[in-house]
Amino acid sequence: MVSYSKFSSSLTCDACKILVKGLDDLIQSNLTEAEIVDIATVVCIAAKIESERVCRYGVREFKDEVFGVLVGHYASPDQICGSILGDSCAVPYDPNSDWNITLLNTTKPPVVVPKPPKSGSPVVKIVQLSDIHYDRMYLEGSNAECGEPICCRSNDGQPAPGVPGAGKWGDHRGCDAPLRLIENLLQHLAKNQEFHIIYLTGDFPAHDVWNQTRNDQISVLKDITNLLLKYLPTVKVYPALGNHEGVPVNAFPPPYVTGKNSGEWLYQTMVTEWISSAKWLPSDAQDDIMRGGYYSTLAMPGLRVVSLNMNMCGKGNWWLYINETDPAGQLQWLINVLQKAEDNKEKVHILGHIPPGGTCLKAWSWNYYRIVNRYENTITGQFFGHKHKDTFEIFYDEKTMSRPLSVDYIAGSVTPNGQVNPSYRVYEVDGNYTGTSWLQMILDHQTYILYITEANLTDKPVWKLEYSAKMAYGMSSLLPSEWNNVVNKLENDNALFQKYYQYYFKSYVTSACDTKCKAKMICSLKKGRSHDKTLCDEEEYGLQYMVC
Ligand SMILES: *[C@@H]1O[C@H](CO)[C@@H](O)[C@H](O)[C@H]1NC(C)=O
Ligand SMILES: *[C@@H]1O[C@H](CO)[C@@H](O)[C@H](O)[C@H]1NC(C)=O
Ligand SMILES: *[C@@H]1O[C@H](CO)[C@@H](O)[C@H](O)[C@H]1NC(C)=O
Ligand SMILES: *[C@@H]1O[C@H](CO)[C@@H](O)[C@H](O)[C@H]1NC(C)=O
Ligand SMILES: *[C@@H]1O[C@H](CO)[C@@H](O)[C@H](O)[C@H]1NC(C)=O
Ligand SMILES: *[C@@H]1O[C@H](CO)[C@@H](O)[C@H](O)[C@H]1NC(C)=O
Ligand SMILES: CC(=O)N[C@H]1CO[C@H](CO)[C@@H](O)[C@@H]1O
Ligand SMILES: [Zn+2]
Ligand SMILES: [Zn+2]
Repeated sequence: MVSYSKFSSSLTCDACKILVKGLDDLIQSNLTEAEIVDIATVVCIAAKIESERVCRYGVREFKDEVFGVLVGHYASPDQICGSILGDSCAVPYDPNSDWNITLLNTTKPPVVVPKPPKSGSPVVKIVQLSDIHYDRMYLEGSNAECGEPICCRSNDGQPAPGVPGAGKWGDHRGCDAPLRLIENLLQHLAKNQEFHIIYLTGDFPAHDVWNQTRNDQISVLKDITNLLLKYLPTVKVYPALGNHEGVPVNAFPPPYVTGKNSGEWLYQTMVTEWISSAKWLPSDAQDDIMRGGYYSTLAMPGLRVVSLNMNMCGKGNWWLYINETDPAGQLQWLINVLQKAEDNKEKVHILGHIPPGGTCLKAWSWNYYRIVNRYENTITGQFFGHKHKDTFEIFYDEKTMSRPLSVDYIAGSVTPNGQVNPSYRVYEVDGNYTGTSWLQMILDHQTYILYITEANLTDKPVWKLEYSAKMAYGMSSLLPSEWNNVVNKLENDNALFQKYYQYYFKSYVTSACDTKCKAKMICSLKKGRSHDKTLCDEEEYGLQYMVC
């Protein structure tokens, strides 16, 4: 859904149902594929859904997925639209989308609240880079207000008279990251930060989603890999797949889709680039990657990294509407990995792109929540991206929903697209020494940003510390209970809320947040799982900004 930007933000519930029903009818009719493509293109142009060229290219881009899914799907238009647009659109009970994962028959160990490490204990730093969205057609001075889902590109023409062209270092008017922004960031990291590990949480290509081939996606993935190898050759990078790595965007066919629509081309690229070429991942990660784009590996003694393919829960992945049950067996696999880690006394960091809360399909999200509940002692960090904003989600104990037991961090994007400044995140983690009491717990995190307007004005890009979590929010540690206290404080302490709101947009705030907006934002912080009304009943904040 994301990426259809203007389209999805104006897509009403009724229009969605009519659209899906209409497509369904067309496919059940005896028209040829070519005839249906023509009809869809004409409708797209006539209804001014997008510009003519975006319609022409876009319909072609999405046709294989739409045909493939509508021929095989079980879900009714109501169910599909309810999944995409939320419970207020439709929630008919659907036995096909309801499934429960089976936990292993092992006893959950007693909950241990970790104690902070002695001062002076060694600290490991981990950098998170998310949503780079490298635009290889970015052109300084080009049209930044082109009326399409992404602008500032070499084929967008000249800016209107009196309107500034695309900025040299990036642009807030709906544009992705130019190469010089990415290179500047990597040079800055090489020179100014001491760290050994990067969590790279997906979304490498630009948002020109109407015009992307498999070869385009493969070559952007290679470009990003090579840039990291060039500027940070000694750093280990652990990548996760974003929704933009697919063709078309969001489309990640589970293993039951074979033949020309199979997802194998992408998994093969991951193996070639990240195992064979970059050597970031060990060769035993290959089988899991080929099955579904996920893997697990030991990053340091005692610290296991698990990289999930969150597109297997993404609402925009239409292939899931053929069969939502644990796509690619990923969650059952996750349980086995976590059990082994628990047995071996390892701690686990989980990485992924789409956060498990808001935009994940309900059953997957609730099953994941149950797994986090069971393995709360083992999972010491969760790292996601996709929203381009800086936020987090808290997990509570399933029984009472009152004891916070885990937090997932949603770091901001490198691209300024989505009304934000570019950012990266540094986590300070306890560990990599024997006898640590607080192994691999996150001690604090820092967010660094680049003020795009200032960089363009001075032509001197400077990455600045925006804030440090403990200090900004007055926390004594980054334990889940402390984050829960922060959320409670946000409700009554307006100054603190304004601070959170500023960081959410990475200090590029263009609108105020009224009472309703505030309630939505705070509610989403309490939702580690989607469609959950236990603690609060607000639709997710930010649906209007869905350009992830
Ligand atoms: C499709 O073609 C078949 C056989 O030619 C015909 O029986 C059927 O009515 C047609 N369906 C539609 C929707 O036109
Ligand atoms: C899954 O578990 C929930 C809660 O225990 C239960 O209500 C639901 O019926 C189960 N669904 C299936 C398909 O077994
Ligand atoms: C689970 O384990 C317990 C104790 O080890 C055993 O008594 C029980 O039969 C097992 N249940 C299943 C379903 O395997
Ligand atoms: C599609 O992408 C190619 C480059 O990959 C570019 O040359 C062309 O202008 C693009 N067309 C549209 C309509 O965006
Ligand atoms: C859906 O996938 C699950 C898990 O792979 C499988 O057990 C089930 O039979 C499938 N359902 C259908 C209707 O194909
Ligand atoms: C962790 O410690 C081991 C053993 O001292 C060392 O070889 C390794 O480089 C360290 N890893 C990181 C990421 O600091
Ligand atoms: C998009 C943007 O901010 N562009 C500005 C970048 O800075 C130069 C130099 O001041 C301006 O000319 C651009 O308008
Ligand atoms: Zn994304
Ligand atoms: Zn993104």
